[in-house]
Amino acid sequence: NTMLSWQRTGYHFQPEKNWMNDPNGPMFYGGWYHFFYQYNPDAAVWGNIVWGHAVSKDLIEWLHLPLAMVADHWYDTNGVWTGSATLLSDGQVIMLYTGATNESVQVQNLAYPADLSDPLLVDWVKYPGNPVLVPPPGIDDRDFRDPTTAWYGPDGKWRIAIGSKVNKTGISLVYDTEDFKKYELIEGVLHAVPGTGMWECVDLFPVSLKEDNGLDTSFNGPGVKHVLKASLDDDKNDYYAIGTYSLESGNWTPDNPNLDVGIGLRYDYGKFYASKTFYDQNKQRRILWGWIGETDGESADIKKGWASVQSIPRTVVFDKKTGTNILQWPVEEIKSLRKSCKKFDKLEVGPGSVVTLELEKATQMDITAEFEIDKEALKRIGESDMEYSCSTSGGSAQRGELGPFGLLLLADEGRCEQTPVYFYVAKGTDGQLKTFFCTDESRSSLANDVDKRIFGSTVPVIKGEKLSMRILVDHSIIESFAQGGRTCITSRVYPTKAIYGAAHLYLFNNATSANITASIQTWAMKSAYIRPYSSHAF
Ligand code: DQQ
Repeated sequence: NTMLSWQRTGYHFQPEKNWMNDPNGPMFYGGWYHFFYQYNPDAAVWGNIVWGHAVSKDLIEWLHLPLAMVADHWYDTNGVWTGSATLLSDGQVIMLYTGATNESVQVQNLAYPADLSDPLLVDWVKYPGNPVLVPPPGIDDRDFRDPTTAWYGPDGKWRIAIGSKVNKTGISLVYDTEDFKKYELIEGVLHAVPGTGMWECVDLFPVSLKEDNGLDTSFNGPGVKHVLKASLDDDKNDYYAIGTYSLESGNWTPDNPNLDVGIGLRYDYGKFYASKTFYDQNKQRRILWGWIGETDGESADIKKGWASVQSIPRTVVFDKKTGTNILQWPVEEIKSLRKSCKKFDKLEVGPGSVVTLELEKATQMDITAEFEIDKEALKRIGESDMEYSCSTSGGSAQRGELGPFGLLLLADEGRCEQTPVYFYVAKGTDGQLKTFFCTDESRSSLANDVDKRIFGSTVPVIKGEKLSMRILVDHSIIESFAQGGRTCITSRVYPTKAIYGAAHLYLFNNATSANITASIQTWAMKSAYIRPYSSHAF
């Protein structure tokens, strides 16, 4: 349908058509990045789930491969659901995934490549002894899914985590195994948080407190903390916390119980779910993939014939400056798509003004921007007893002394369509400045079958730092990263006027009393080659 084709992204991973959801089994093998995903081969809505598969040399350009696994056994006939890959030191590749059985029981299954000498790993074999795990006593048949990548213990056993719940408490179970065929449930849970409901797509991985590199999933010891992530089925957001994982006790404990999994930090404050990391041994980094669904209506998805994109893969590290959060940043390879650069140096914007940033094309961009609030205004600001929050505020139209200010993305010339991404600085009753990073979708589209929200969160700012943002714009998606990736917001937007050449970029300052100085760089982005299987000769 060409009428809706402007929503199609230019450099985000997508199948050619139909529905996609969770990232599955990402890994680097045989010189290729492998990416699998939840896929409905028949329609642009969820259902008939099988595993799609694609490979890439650089995480940006992709070659689609045949479906890796389809629903062809009693133990996965209602869906080949989410799973993870584990690379063994002898070169074997282990794929564990959830199957929804003929009776819709959630079980775990083992699969492996038919031919390890094929770097594309086109053919997959399901273990004849499947399922390898069924729900244990006390766990509901439909609350047992999404096995993690395995990690190796000093006792010579592998461990995997699986998400579940007991009543309203979200939990993660841990099993150990030597051969990935026989498993033993470890007593006690990895972690549990009351009130968080079903945990989907659990992820547990180490981060280095000192080095910039990522760590293999099995790495543990001094100088390491563990990130635990759960995707909450109840509110469809990915929550994480930083803590300590003890191989002896088998438990993970959060550094700060007030910021535990499901009640504290999120990977992303927009649309981002069922994410998964993997260790990239090729470049010694940990990479995060996330599913970015649609926020338009189902009938619009059916009309356009596809639904969902994947996030630009993000490197994940511990934030050594704050010590309280991770940093997410688009993989460096994305820069290969950058072309014509434009620089806007030290633009001054007074309270209540908008500045046009002249560009050729504002629909496919990479943007970096730095902002400084004038010192006098910072001194002048009064304390506010009102707790600001992006989502309950009036968005970019609600004015305060020190904000909002930022960029208007995908805006038409009359700015009746616009998506502002902005900072808002407030002084709390404790006299401390607090910085918020938000996206306001309320005017993102004139269409009315679209979910338009205002969202975001606080972002830690260290003394002496400028406020900075990085934004990736790709037709119907805006991925925003503040302060080097401390707070991230992904947004799906469906402009009807601000498309192709009619889309513009503006700088705005809606503060009532502060001048803002902004330095901005923009790059038009090339489209990535994402090729169908048949068009490629080996
Ligand atoms: N999606 C899969 C499940 C998982 C959910 C099914 C998360 O395995 O729990 O498509 O989006």
